Amino acid sequence: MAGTDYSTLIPNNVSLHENRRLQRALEDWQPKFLEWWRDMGPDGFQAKDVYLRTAVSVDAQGWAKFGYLKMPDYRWGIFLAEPEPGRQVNFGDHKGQPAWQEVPGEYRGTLRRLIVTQGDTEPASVEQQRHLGRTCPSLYDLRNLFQVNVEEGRHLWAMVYLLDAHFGRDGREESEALLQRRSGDADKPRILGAFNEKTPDWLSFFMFCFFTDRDGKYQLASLAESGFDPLSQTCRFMLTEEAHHMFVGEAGIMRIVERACQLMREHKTDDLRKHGAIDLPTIQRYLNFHCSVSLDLFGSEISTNAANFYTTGLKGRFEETKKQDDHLLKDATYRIAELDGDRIAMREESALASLNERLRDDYVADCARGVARWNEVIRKHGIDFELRLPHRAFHRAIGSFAEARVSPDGRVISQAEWDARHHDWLPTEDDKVYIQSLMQPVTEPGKFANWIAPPARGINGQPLDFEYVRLV
Ligand code: BYC
Repeated sequence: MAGTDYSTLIPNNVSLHENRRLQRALEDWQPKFLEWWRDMGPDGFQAKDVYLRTAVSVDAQGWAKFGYLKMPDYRWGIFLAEPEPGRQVNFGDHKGQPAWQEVPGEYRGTLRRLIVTQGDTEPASVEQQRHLGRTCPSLYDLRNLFQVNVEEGRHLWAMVYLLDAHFGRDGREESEALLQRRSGDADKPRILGAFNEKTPDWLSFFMFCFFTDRDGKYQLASLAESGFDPLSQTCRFMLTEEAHHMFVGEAGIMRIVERACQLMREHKTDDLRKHGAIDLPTIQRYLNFHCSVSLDLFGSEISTNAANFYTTGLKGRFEETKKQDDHLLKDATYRIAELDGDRIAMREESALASLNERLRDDYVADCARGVARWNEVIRKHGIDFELRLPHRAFHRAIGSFAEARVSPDGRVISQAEWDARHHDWLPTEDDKVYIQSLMQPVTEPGKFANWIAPPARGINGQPLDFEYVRLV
């Protein structure tokens, strides 16, 4: 693999200088990206110095460097993980053939659609989060927000590279369109549902990083199994950056839970609104919302698209190569939950058609591990409360449960019961107004908003009172 070239306009480890046509296409796209970043990226902080990490290589020992940067000067680059010599297509009808270095003609449209769908989420999340900087709970959190934002920008670059390098004119048109759709815009929305929701406050932001970025982890991991080798290499490196985004989410919610528990004990009350913090039932309602919209991102339980992605070798299962089966799945079955009249029952389905549901299962198990860590904090405070993942059928808009009304504990209920109870389960207008009232910026180094505990440690060994963003 080529070393990292930092001397060119676009840092890369793909020997971009050897492919003038591609280099020109990307250099032509770069100013449009920067224009989009200025218009839709973090509002109000473009001229500030931020303590950011930048990817400088794909070496596991030292892939990033830290330093102050103005965000528009971030070196968005193209990094592919090291190639695996002799890599093969590891599943589906082409199993055992050498992995493809070029797009197989017959799968061009499908592959392009997958890459575009992945790429579309990246700028969408930056758009969703663009106003959060103004209400940051600390400089530490502000810096983490911006770190997440610039890296989502880099992930967009990663997908645009694939489109421009492998899909000719169509790819370049898709690259342009990625900068034209807008999160939440009625006329030109982002492709997937969760990426058109608002992220209006920091509780939502941390939930988004925990639940929605984790969908990113599972989707990228499945694409990293792809028989199309450049996609695999690209996604493998993106996963390295993604880990920090999920950390921001999990640790952020943990600190909110910690602060809630401290105040509950100090004031011997559950009513934390008097004390300017976020009570556990409100956290549960936000959790229910973000979990359910993220569950939708896995698509329908039974999906011929998913079966085709697999059979054609384009998108594998999570940890495909660690699984001990035939990697064809033609005769295999998988148990999925489905609506059966007024109850939810398990049914054996074709394993190929159930691949979305299987990935959702892997995802739910991972989410549950994080929620258990939050509950550990509550337990240590001796408080009798447990945060729970909602049932997978709760509040769904995609798949077989979209038609049903289901409570968070998995009971199929009537519309009347839903109407009477959904305020207990999803954030209410009152909750949103209250959470918004807490969103007052705290920008003195080392200080944190009252509703969130400080983190255990700073970034890259820096102290908590480090000036993570220089505001003056
Ligand atoms: N909203 O067979 P179906 C991330 C569409 S997040 C709207 O059920 P399929 C990140 C679907 O497109 C990871 N539409 O599903 C996180 C299809 O439309 P077409 C993003 C939806 O195709 C945080 C139709 O419904 N990456 O990286 O098996 C911050 C029937 O589809 C939705 C990917 O998603 C929805 N929720 O699977 C930043 C990976 N769900 O094609 C970044 C690439 C389904 O009939 N995408 N539809 O017009 C895929 O693998 C698949 O497209 C999906 C859907 C898993 C999303």
